[in-house]
Amino acid sequence: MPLECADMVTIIKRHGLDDIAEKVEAGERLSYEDGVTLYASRDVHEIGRLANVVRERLHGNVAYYNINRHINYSNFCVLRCKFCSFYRPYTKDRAEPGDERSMSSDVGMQGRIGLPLLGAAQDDAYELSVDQIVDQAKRAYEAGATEVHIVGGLHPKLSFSYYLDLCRHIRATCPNIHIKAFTAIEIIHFTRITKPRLSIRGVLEQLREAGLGSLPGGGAEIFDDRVHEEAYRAKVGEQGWFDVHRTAHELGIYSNVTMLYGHIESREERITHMLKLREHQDESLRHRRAAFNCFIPLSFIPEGSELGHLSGPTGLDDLKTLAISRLMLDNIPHIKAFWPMQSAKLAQVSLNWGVDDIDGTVIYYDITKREGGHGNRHQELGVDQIRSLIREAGRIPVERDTLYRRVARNDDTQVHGAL
Ligand code: V47
Repeated sequence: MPLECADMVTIIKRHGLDDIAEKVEAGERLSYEDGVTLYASRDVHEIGRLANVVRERLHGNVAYYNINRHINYSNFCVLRCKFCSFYRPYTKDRAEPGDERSMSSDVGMQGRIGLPLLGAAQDDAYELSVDQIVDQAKRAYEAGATEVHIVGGLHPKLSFSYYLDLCRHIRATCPNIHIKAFTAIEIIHFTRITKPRLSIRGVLEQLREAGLGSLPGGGAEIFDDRVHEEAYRAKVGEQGWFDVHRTAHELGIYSNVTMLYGHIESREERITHMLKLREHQDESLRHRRAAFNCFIPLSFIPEGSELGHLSGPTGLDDLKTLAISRLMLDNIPHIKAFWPMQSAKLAQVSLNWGVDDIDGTVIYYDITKREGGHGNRHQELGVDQIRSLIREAGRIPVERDTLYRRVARNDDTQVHGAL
């Protein structure tokens, strides 16, 4: 029977992936050229099929989620990263604790009771007190959360004791909750604000002593000098980021890693980023007590940032990036679609494109908001919604803790609906 023209095109396109398919099926490591070929291919179905071979080899039919709460302690930041719509510059004209002009009895914007700036220009700038953070953690804990994910801007005034206190008080109030907190960039900031200056190791040891459980993967962006120079010049670069995660792994602290894609980087630079991580992970698995648990490709959301004129990744780019990550990062166990960035709908589809984890309930998320800097920070999926998204994708939902141990719940501790 003669082939349709469309079939011919499909065969020709697939042919380009034959060598890669053979490697994937044989469990062989893919090269830089393979990564670039995958990005150049328009055969998103074959890329997804191959990513699923790896995903199912590692995790069978299971898809993980967790019950967590993200807490962003402050959006004041000394940096001005062009992709970021979250930061607010710190100005002197702001209410201090005890200042009668501060909104101590009021709930600030969108339900927060932080310390807002005086004046209208920055009325969404805030910082939370330790008590407010502990209160949020306690409410999440009582509602069944097993993790708090805490990050914020590089605040010019808060001292290191604030960060130690927030860990200590959460630990005392919610003994079993896992504290996943502070990106590598914040850890380096802490080495700079301590007097006398602490080393990265010293900061991590003190935080762990105070209750820190693991490090989130933020702040990695794209490990490339050109992109760094153009989009986040003042930020700690690749070497600092790896120094923090290397030291964490030496100390036995697990961590995650991200890639912020879809802004000014090229496809080749994404592949190089992944290969740098793969190399680091080889070393951690060989010589260190801990390693990366999970890779999270973060889909760039332009609204409200200095790069707001860009259109950000398309759905197909999101799917390909998640699948290619699974194929390139053969030594990182989990690939996560973070639904507040990729959207819950695409995260669901990605469960058949290499992804095995769709993060958690989240609840409030400030770093990115779909409608830009002034959008709604309430971004919550109920447990039942997460489980049915996973089931509809043909996968088996499994609740995990931060370190990917299965969470067993009896009827009393079952969480239904929203937190
Ligand atoms: O570090 C900032 C990125 C990160 C934008 O470890 C943006 O489990 C997209 O790291 N569009 C924070 N991304 C989020 C993060 C994360 C999220 C979920 C789980 C984990 C984990 C980590 O978000 C920042 C930065 O790289 N980011 N602005 C933006 N406009």
